[in-house]
Amino acid sequence: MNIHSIVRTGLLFTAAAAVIGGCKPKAPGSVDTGDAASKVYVAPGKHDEFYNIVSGGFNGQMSVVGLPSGRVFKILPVFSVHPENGYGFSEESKPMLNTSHGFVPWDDLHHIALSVTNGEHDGRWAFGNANNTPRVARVDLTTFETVEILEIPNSAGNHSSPFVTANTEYIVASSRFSVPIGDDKSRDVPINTYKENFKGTVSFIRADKEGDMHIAFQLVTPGVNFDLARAGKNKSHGWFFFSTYNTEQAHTLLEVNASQKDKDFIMAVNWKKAEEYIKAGKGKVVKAKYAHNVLDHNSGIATSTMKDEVIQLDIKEFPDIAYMIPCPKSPHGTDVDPSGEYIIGSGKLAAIIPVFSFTKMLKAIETKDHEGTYDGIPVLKYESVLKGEVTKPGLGPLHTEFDGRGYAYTSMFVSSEVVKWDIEKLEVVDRAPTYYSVGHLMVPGGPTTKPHGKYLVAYNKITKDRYLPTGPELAHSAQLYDISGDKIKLLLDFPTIGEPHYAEALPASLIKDKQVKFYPLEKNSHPFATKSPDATKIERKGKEVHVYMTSIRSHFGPDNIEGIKLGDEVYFHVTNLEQDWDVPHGFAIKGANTAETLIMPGATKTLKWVPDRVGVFPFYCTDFCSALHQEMQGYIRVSPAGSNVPLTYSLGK
Ligand code: RUQ
Ligand code: CUA
Repeated sequence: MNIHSIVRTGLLFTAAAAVIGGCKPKAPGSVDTGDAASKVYVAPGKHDEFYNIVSGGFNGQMSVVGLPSGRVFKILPVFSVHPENGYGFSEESKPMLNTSHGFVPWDDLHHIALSVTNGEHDGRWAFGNANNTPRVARVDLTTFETVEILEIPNSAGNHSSPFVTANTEYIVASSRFSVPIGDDKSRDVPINTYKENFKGTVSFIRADKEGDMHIAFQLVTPGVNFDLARAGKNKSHGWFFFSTYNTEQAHTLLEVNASQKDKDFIMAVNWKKAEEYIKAGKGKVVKAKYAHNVLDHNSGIATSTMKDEVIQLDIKEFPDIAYMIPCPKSPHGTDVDPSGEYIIGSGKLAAIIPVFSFTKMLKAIETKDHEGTYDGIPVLKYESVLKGEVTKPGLGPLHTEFDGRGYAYTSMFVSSEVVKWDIEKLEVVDRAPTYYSVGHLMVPGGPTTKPHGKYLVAYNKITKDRYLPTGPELAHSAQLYDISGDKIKLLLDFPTIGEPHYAEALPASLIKDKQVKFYPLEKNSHPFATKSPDATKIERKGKEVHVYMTSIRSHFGPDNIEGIKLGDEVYFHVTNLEQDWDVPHGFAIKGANTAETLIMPGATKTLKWVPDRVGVFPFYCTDFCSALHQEMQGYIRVSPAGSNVPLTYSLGK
């Protein structure tokens, strides 16, 4: 059986175990439970040590999880609408999901990148990628809100994204699927002209200022699939490394056709050089339509602006920007160790892990130690760049993280295990089974220059028998390991929200005291804000009715409204007057073709309602806010079109 069919059968772990015998995990539950339980126990009222920001995969969200407890604190909507708090439903938040394709209410979020300064977590932002309709989002870690989304033009399948440079100068996003780019004419080509017409792109997004993500430049590359990437750090700061597959340039049955070559490439990019060319005016300005969406902190209103051009550099025309490093068998992850010297390729069909040396790479570039070119890009000699190979690591290496103590941890999808190895000696020193088929893994601070070490979380692709079964659709699963000692120890299983891909964790102490508790009313600049109970009013503008409403424990003002007519569009602009932590009010009305809206203290949110029949309709608060929460309600009367019921509103009459 060749390795390719092992990978396929590997999808069912039991089949793979039969093939590779020795790698079969021990029976589930083989944990020293007493010790493990105390290590993950966070006593009631006590706090976790780490915030873990976890991608939600096909649910399009991030989740916020405490470590070591595995407790979920929040589902943080990013690329998918979230009826629970009205994200994507309130008038204020809809523009956040605008794209050049219009309103897109869903996406597939795979990777988290936390902002860094000097290569270390700085606790400012979390970034995430939309895989399907290419976008990158920024989340503010003081409000845990999505505050900015930038669409990526000329990209398809924004998988190799987002990855940050050591001072968050750039967020980098490259396209998984190459596609024809350019104007209508150059895009309308037969699929079987892939080799001539399809291109990859790598976008360098300036991301160091909130509200100002923009594509500084876009590299046009040969038509390959970009899978993942990492920025250089310390000595390799200024470089970026991208794993590629389908360098065969197949356009059909990639399962077979993109696995032909013995080696694909890690593409090394000298982004400081690219920056110089851009500064020197060498970039080409091309037309491109893409959205940039920003949330204003004081008004709470998102705005969407359509951009119309992007600056490109074709890497073929600039011979000192990019180099190809041969890497065995369709590499998935490419990871850079904390020193910045070693670049680890994870050929998902390979039986070894190649470790490349940055110093040797520079030397090979300098001495033109090439083995040829690929589509005009120099290909360096494998042996000249290689530090060495980790032999017999297991099967199906995908991703590598670091503990800052000289060890690397690689996830092995096919043999379902995490493998610990010595970065200098390239020797496997320990391994631990995962249940089952681990994809990403995460060490807090693992991709930074100063990993926080201590724990490792495996994000598994198959859950099978780990939890009480829930029909055909099962929760995905994460597993927490203690890596503080010589041996990797399994501590805890916990189910996840959506399908987790990458996650990053940072020490709670970095951000917990910076949390915004409420929005100061005096700073609320929403044009429909109502800042005191006596300022409530209703304005009719033709068929549009604007209700300036307030909410405070435990009533809405006004709570009786008459004079609405069929054919009207009613906008409830609800300001939460509370100035205290943890007192949101919700607003919902019968028959609304939208979600509720949940309003944080000091904020204003708008729910649009188009009544479809005559009658009296109740509205109410959805969040249990006080002992009299059940009393927090009101009525609105809808009369036939053309009726002469005057527009009136009241509270307490
Ligand atoms: S991926 S299981 Cu979408 Cu990051 Cu590697
Ligand atoms: Cu306000 Cu319940």
